[in-house]
Amino acid sequence: MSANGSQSVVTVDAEPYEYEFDPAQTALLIIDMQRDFLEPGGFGEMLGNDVSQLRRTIEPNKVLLAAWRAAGLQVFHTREGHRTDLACLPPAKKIRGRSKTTIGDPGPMGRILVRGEAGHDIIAELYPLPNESVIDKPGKGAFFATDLHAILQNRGIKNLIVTGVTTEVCVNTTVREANDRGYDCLVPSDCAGSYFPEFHEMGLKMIKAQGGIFGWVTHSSKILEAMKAKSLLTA
Ligand code: TIU
Repeated sequence: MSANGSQSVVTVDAEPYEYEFDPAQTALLIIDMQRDFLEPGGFGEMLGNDVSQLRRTIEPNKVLLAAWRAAGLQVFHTREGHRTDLACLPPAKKIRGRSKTTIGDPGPMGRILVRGEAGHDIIAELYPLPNESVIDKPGKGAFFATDLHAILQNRGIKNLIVTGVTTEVCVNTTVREANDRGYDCLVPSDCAGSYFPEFHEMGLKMIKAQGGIFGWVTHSSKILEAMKAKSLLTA
């Protein structure tokens, strides 16, 4: 029996203290594991970023996603990008960075961060199944200008395991947005990544500081361990 009195509750060893979730009310939310951010030759690398810092998250995400699917739990994926007519692209976002090549321009894998283009799609290793909702978001946070909150409410979701890239940008923004909407968020550190290791570290510290001001942080092995302890996973 857990602290909240339910037998179905899973308890994960986490920081700043244990994280409890009811699997039926908990979704895995994978943020922006898109080709343009992760693949060599993509937009991220074109901007001079070290994609290996993000690619180390692929394997742990694969394992966690497989476990989540095997347990029959809900999965959501997000993609950062814009309509083909760029109507949802704020002019400020278009020109930010003073780069020669910006969002909407032809890039190494199609038009950069435009929906339907190859680079905008999710990497093959974590490709969504037909029953898994994909949320197309124009901003950094997954709740801004999307139907994510409504979908999560319709599905009875109260807890989110948030993974993906990048830790300090889209993962952090989404966790903050989710927290303000009443969701308890847990971030497995090995399943999130940043082009900048120091931002990854600080991004996680910001989430779990002050008694878990935005949420909890753990390692994916702790989530798997806790699921096995509740017989949600057999292997
Ligand atoms: N998904 C996400 O984090 N979008 C970004 O633009 N991240 C950067 O770190 N640039």
